[in-house]
Amino acid sequence: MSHLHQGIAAPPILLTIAGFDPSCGAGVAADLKTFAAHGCYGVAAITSLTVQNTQTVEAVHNTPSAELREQLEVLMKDADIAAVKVGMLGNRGNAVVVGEFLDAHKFAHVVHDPVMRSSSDTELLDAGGVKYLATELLKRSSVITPNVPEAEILTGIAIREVADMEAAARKLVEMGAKAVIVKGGHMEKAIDVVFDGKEMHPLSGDKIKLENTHGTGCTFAAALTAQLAAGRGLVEAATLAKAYVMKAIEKAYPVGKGRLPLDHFYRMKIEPLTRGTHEVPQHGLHPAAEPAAH
Ligand code: PXL
Repeated sequence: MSHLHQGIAAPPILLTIAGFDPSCGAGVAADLKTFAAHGCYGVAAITSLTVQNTQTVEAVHNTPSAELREQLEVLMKDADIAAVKVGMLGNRGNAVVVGEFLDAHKFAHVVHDPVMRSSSDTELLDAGGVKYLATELLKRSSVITPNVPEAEILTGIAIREVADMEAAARKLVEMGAKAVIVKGGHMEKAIDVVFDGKEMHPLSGDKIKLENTHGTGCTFAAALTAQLAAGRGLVEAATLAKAYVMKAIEKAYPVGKGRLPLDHFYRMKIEPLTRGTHEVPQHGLHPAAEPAAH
């Protein structure tokens, strides 16, 4: 913090390293909305520019690795990052840049959502990237949050039931992860398994509208990052992150013709004005923009 700003209590600054989805349901846009909904300030480095709407991913243009490195370095010269969320990486080159970045700076929390394919099945990480993730990047995160297909690819374990999710979580810790959350959204019941390296904690949830939504994985990992940065332990942070995601899914509404982005700001709605717009002052805050007294 510079001397100019001493004394101003600032909320945690969280960094997301992920792809951009122009329909803003997934990727950095979902992360930044989630961070803001948790009272945190988000900064972002973009690994890939995807061309997509709510219906389809038309193209993926990965950021050149040197440019990704520049984005990360310029942020580090400037801000104190409380926690990092890693999402879509695109290819091995960008995965390596992130690995080197995590080695160069010791962050208190690194939440890694190992994105491999979009819900519409477009490849979002190449084969070399998957290999680097499994052998190197995994070890550099505080917690990795694969869904069932990603956990299967990383471990080679076929997952049909909760016991298989637990076996995959154990294997990922053997492979070097500090903690694992296997997300069961693709299963019959939306049970997630939280493994802190010692104990297994099931997180149950109702399966609601899940097959039609977009960006749930990004949102969960981003909410988890915010909760960890707020000082909560893994299980409590995961429980709260899941509750936030479930609520944001419940409140989802159609934006385009395809999948439903979540409503990240379900807590904030435009309310009737408590005072008239004629009271606009010549300077300072519009009285109508002040929070209503309760
Ligand atoms: O939900 C996975 C995901 C992550 N990041 C970006 C995406 C997607 C899915 O489409 O576009 C940028």
